[in-house]
Amino acid sequence: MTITIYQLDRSRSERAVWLMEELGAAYDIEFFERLPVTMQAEPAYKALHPLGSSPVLGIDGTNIAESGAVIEYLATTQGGGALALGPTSPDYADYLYWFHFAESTMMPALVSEIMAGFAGIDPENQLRVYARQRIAQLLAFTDARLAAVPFFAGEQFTAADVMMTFPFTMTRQYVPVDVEGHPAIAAYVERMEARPAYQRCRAIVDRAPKGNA
Ligand SMILES: N[C@@H](CCC(=O)N[C@@H](CS)C(=O)NCC(=O)O)C(=O)O
Repeated sequence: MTITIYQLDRSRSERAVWLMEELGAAYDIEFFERLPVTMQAEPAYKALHPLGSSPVLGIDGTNIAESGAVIEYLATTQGGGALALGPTSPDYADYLYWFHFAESTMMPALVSEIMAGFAGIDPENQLRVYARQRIAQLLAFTDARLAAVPFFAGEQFTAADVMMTFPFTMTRQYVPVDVEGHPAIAAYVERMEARPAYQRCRAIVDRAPKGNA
C-alpha cells in the first residue's frame, strides 16, 4: 500500500504527518502552499479533491479527505493499529468522543471566530460575543478532562490526541486560544510538543516554503 500525504502549509494535514511519525510507518509526502492574502490552498491542491480542503490523503492513488476519516484510516491500517482503540478497550467511548469532538465541536467554534475576524466583523457583534463565550466553555470543559487524565482517551496516547492537539497549536496563530489560562491544557500541549515524533513532524511541515528554500 502506498500512502501519500498531501501537505498543505499550516493546515490540518500536519496531523497525518504526526501520526505516521508516531507509528514509524512509511509514507510519501508532497508539499503545497497557500495563496497570499486569501490564504486559500493553491490550485494544484484544490484539484486533489472536489472540496479542495486539507487534509487529503492518497491511498494507492485514491484520494480521501476530512481529518477524522484520514486519521482514522491511518490509525487503523498503519503501525498495527497501535494508536487506535477498539470496542474491547474500556476507554473506547472516551476515545471516540474526543476524537470526534476535535472537528465536530472544537474546530468549528474556533474557525467561526477566525473567519469573523478575517471578515472584519465588529468584535462586539452579538454573534462574535457568543462565539467567544462558546470557546471559553469548550476550553473549560477540555481543561477539566486533562486535569483528570494524561491523554484524551485516558491513560494512553492515541489518535484522539493527534486530533485534539491541533486546536491548541497551529490554530492559535489565527485566533487567541487561551491555553495559558487553562493549566491542564497548557501542560498537555507542552507534553505533546515535546514528543520526538511531534518534533519530527514540525521539522517536516515547517520547512521553508517552495521557491524560498
Ligand atoms: N473538517 C474539515 C475541515 C477542512 C478545512 O477547512 N481545511 C482547511 C485547512 S486546515 C483548508 O483546507 N483551508 C484552505 C482552503 O480551503 O483553501 C477537516 O478536518 O478535514
